[in-house]
Amino acid sequence: MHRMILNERPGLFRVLCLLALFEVACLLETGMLFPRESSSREVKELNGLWNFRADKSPDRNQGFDRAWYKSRLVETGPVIDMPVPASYNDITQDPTLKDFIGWVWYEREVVVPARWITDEGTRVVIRVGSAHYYSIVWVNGVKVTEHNGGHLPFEAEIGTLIRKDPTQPCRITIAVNNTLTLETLPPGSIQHMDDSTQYPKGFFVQNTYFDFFNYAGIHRAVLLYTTPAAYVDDITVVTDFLDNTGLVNYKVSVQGATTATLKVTLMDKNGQCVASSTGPFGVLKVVDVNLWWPYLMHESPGYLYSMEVHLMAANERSTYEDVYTLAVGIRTVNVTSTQFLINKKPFYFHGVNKHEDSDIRGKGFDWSLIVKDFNLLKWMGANSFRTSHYPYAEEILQMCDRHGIVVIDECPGVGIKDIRSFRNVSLNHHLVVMDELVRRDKNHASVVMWSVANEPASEMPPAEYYFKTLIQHTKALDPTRAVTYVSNSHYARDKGAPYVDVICVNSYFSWYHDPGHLEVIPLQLNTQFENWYGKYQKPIIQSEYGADAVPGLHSDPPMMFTEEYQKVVLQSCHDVFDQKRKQYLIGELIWNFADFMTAQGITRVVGNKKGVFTRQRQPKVAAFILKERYWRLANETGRLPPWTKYPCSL
Ligand code: BDP
Repeated sequence: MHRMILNERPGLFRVLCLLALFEVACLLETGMLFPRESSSREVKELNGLWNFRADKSPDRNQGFDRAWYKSRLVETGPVIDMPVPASYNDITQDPTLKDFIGWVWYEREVVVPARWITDEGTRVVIRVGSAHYYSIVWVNGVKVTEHNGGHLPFEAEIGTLIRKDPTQPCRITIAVNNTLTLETLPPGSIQHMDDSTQYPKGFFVQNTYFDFFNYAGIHRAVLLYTTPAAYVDDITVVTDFLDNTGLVNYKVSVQGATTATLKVTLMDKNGQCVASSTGPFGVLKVVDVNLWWPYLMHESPGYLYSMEVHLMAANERSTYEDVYTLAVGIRTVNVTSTQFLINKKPFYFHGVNKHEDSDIRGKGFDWSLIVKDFNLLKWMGANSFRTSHYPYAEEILQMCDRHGIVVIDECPGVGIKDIRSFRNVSLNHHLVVMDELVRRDKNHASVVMWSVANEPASEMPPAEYYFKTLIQHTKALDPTRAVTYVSNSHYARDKGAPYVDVICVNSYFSWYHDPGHLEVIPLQLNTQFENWYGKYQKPIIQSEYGADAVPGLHSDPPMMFTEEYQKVVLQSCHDVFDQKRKQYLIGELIWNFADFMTAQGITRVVGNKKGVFTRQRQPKVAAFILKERYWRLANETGRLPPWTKYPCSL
């Protein structure tokens, strides 16, 4: 039985229906295309050193009381150098900055190319890839935008503002606050300790309900980019295929024009035009299509066409030309009661959970780290990962598109444990975050499933309405992908499971339960799978499993925290996975790809050590176990590229 409907209808009709649905549900008014250079668009990255000042006043409000955004930051008090992008927490030796809670201020002066200012037909946009958690942006002392939430981009048009006084340098001030509340995603709370016999005056802590360090600051690129005054604001593509013909259904939205003509051209890898169309929506038919396939499932995975959208437009003032190019992978996703299908073929997720996390940078974007991680993923034969527990940088998804790494795209709904976080104000924010996530990532071929949350208290009574609403909203936003959330609740009391397409379960047998008893794993894991499948008859992904291993710690017989123990946990789970993947298990994702930083606590020795790689990306014994297994699975289930040999060393 196919759960995701419309699968049996003829392709063209199907994609038209799906695209129509996409449009109805989203509440956001504008698009959020990745800023790309083209013959009509320029991009100026503002990465590098910014001035920085943490507001350490008791109420953290001095910056607003004294309007730090109105003058140069250095005139308000002492500033330090701060790299962007990076978390600020691990950059200095100052312990109060590492664990700082409240507003920090970034500032930088930018030289704007004169032509951007003189040419009134140019839009100048400031875009922040992500800043954690709440941000306010000023340009020359004037507020231009604010954004609620880390992990997702936001932008504002500033051309009009900087044209007011072209002699002034363009001074950008960004204030960022990492305070989490019961209504933020992820949620958190501030606790003040008022007992003066135990705590110094004004002492407070931030409680979080998730297991990673709440790194903060400007985590992704800040940039200025231009478009013409009439421009391509958004593009949505939905793909399908019938026999050998690929179908790319597109919709383009245009802003700033009273009249517009569009030409859409699809090019193959060699730059040859394979289809074209005119108008704001339509279907491109690709004869002898090269489908987008996952890594290790096909000899040339990650095939991408390039879709050039060419706009000629006019408004009262002038005529404009805009060009935007989008990478398009043609593929389908379907879910049955026992299988996950990509291009109508069963796909088995053998992959990892990751974090955006590394030494010094924290959650700051870093190309060297990203390329290294992709090399490690491919080395170990991983074909997929989940963006635990928040949306990753767009550049990472672009790499996934190109390399054929399949993605479960998770929103920052992690740690929804307090019953007060199920109220409408939280739900409404969660819906907006899903809108922002789908708007940003809807055109990535690598993204096959949305995850709306990780390990919420999904057995609590309000969870039923909350997750039903959230999942249905996400399905309406995007009917072309699967929707899930990741559960660790009791199978029979899980309120959201009836609404998901795929059951994702996390479990840590012989670790958090029956610690040290490796012998319980086969029985308990088997019972887990039978229970969930028996009740819901949906395919299952083991979305987390694993054990901490301090690198270099050994013992035989295996003891907890040694590399041997981690290895045996994995192997014992794999035996059960091998039985269940013949039935309804459609994937296994190790927790975690690499060790990562957490808040300090008695169960964490300088962070979570469940990585199969260290935080510095060196393999533990477990990495070799997974490498053996994943290449074996690829040999069994996929088609290895001719240039690889098992066990390959890429
Ligand atoms: C799971 C969480 C994950 C944790 C992991 C662990 O989803 O964020 O890091 O447990 O405890 O429950 O290692």
